[in-house]
Amino acid sequence: MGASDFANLPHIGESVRRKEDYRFLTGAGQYTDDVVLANQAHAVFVRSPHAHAHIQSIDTAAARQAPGVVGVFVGADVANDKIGGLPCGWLITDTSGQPMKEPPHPILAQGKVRYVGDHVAMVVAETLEQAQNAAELVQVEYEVLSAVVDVSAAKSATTPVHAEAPDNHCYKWAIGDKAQVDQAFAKAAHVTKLDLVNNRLVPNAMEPRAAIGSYSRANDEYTLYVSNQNPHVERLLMTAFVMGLPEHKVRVIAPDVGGGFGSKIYLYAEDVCLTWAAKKLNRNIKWTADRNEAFVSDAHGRDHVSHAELALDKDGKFLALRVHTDANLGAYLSTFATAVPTILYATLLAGQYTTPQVYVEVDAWFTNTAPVDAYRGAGRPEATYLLERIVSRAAWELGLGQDEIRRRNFITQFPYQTPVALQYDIGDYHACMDQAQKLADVAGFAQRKAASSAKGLLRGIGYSSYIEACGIAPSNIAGALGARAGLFECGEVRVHPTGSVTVFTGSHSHGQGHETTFAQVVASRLGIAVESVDVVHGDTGRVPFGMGTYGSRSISVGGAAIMRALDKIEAKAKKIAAHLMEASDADIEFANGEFSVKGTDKKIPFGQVALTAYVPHNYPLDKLEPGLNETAFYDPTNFTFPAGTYICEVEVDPQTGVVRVDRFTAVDDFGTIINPMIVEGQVHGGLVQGLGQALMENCVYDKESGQLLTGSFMDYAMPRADDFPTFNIGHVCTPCTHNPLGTKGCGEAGAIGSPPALMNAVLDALAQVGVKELDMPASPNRVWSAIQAARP
Ligand code: MCN
Repeated sequence: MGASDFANLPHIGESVRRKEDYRFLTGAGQYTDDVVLANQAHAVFVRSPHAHAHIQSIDTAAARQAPGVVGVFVGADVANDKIGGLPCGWLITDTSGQPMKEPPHPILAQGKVRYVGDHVAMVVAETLEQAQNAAELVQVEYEVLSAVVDVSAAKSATTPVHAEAPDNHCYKWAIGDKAQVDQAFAKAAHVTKLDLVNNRLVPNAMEPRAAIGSYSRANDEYTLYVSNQNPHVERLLMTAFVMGLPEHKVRVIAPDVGGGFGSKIYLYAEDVCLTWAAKKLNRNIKWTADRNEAFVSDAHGRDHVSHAELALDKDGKFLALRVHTDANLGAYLSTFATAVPTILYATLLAGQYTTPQVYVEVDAWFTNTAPVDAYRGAGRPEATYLLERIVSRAAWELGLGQDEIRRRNFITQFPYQTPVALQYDIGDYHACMDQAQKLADVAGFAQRKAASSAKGLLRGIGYSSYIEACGIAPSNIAGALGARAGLFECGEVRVHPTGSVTVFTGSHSHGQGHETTFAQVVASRLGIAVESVDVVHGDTGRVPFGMGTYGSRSISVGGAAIMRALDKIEAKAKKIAAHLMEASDADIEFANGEFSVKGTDKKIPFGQVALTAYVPHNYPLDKLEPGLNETAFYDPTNFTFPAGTYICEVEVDPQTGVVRVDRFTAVDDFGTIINPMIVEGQVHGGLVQGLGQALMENCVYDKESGQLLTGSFMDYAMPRADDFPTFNIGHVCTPCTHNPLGTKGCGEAGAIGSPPALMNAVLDALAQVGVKELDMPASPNRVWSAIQAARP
């Protein structure tokens, strides 16, 4: 079935209420911490209080004797059992041709700790309180070393984070044709330059990470319950790379998961420790992070320092973009950390524009901070921020409107090959801009600005025209670029004898509503009720295989795998129907849940075919197997490219530096939309995350001690609903050309497009008082200080 036929099916484009919400809203969800196993003990991790130190000794004697303690484990135990370090899933090759530096990442520190929160020991006891009390008795002697927390300090550090990377440098990577870019700059009528910091963020899902390691002596099998976004990947990494176990002996269950935003894609040390110790102690062992623990030990996001230069001709047409970025990777390489500032970042720097030449160079550094990895958007927010900020700056320098400079450079012909590897299949950037300007009432801005001025407030307007790449693909090209995993998805459609359906998907839903939207896809294809379809995910014991959820891939890759399985179901069901109606296979048509014979009034419902498949009395057993159960794997041929224009309007109070977002308009192109209500919810969530980064969130480590200064919600400002106005949301639809649904991902767009729109608005407002530059977040203190500094 083609994407245009699909878009016209019933239930597609319908705001079906979320099936999963009944259990969430009635307290019937089953999160990892809700799982209580017999014989369950509790683990507590002893974490490093220092950013960088040699471990001189660990004395666990008192802890072992404390009430209720059943086991205490340290790095030496891990080494004795030959448990490997945590692997990195993406190999980046340095510009020298050498592989990136990949120092070991032990699950419990061996010899050295490298960030505040690094795992030093695990204490297991009968109760959580006993484990907490005993953990305080673990005596660790440290020789404290000097610490580096940012990239500039990393470059000149005397005590490297890892002996394997003596200069703290992990890799230098580049993309684009430097000579061509330099030539274009030599000819430019105007060059805009910008230095930018993309601030480090702490992901804060509602449910902190949690896991239970379980082992059965009866059949030598492990089960790991874990709050995770991709259980099959977790199992693959843990069995093949760390524990050396056969995969079929480990089951990973990620039950209800209360948000992830990227931070639960990774294989974390705690998960391995619990699984390993479950066998050693013959106990089921639970660990649930508290919020402070999450702050120091979850993988953080962003943390780039960049210099960008844009070359333009006299008409404001972009000739070339030149970028250098220093990326802070933290103390160890987290699972997909290395792909974020390279493949997922630099390849997006053409944006929506016809810039003929782009050259990007990235240096990645180790520091004494928590590992940094993908966080909602992963590389794409960093790219969009840089590009959309420099484009607005160029507009101001040339006296052009922020809209006009973008329109002069928009790509209008598709497919479009960018100079940074990606090929966009389709889009309509002018249509997004047109709709956004209308919804935002740009025409009324001057009047609103005058009204603000009359109140002593500075009003500004900011644009951002983002593009992103979702559903990383195809596997063979990603493999050539360093991916150490496949990037397909798997779906199984099990039609039951009575015609109801269970779908097993390798995607994982942790807030995105897959149980509803995937059911809509299946119900509309088979012509059955949405309620007749259940979706199973998050269990390696039930789902054949899966790569999980990240990069807004689930509907476009996971949904496409289900569509392929449905193609097989339909093909087989047509044969059964042909047999039942004594017609030829080629004459059978299927629509609205009924099989009919072309040119006749003969028809039978889907349910009758399903029943026949399982009660094959009148059945072509010589040609066809009974049953109606099909599995498909789908490896996309390209990314999907959602794009849009966001317009933000702010009011700044120059007396206090407080920024108020007065209006925010987001017009996105997600191709065909399955469920508009869910998509709108995804956009709202993304916008709040992006605006949070731009306005208030900031992860700060002390430069001397390496202590995390923003280690709780008292110091790390999370946005709240009343920080923002109602968002104006609009859609343009250019269906994706290469997946059977025509969909493009929507889960990250808001977080990608919104930070530059807000910062451009703030800078537009502050231009009235002479402020030219400001880094995120635009907190009152920063804004006020910038205003004071700009005073003549
Ligand atoms: N959808 C649709 N029509 C489209 C596109 C999507 O109806 N054209 C629906 C999908 O069917 C799905 C939802 O919208 O129900 C999101 O789909 P998609 O864009 O494919 O994204 P994923 O499901 O793969 O979700 C991942 C994405 C990412 S990468 C992050 S980070 C993120 C996000 O989703 N984390 C989230 N949204 C989140 N929302 C919640 N509540 N919690 C998180 O942790």
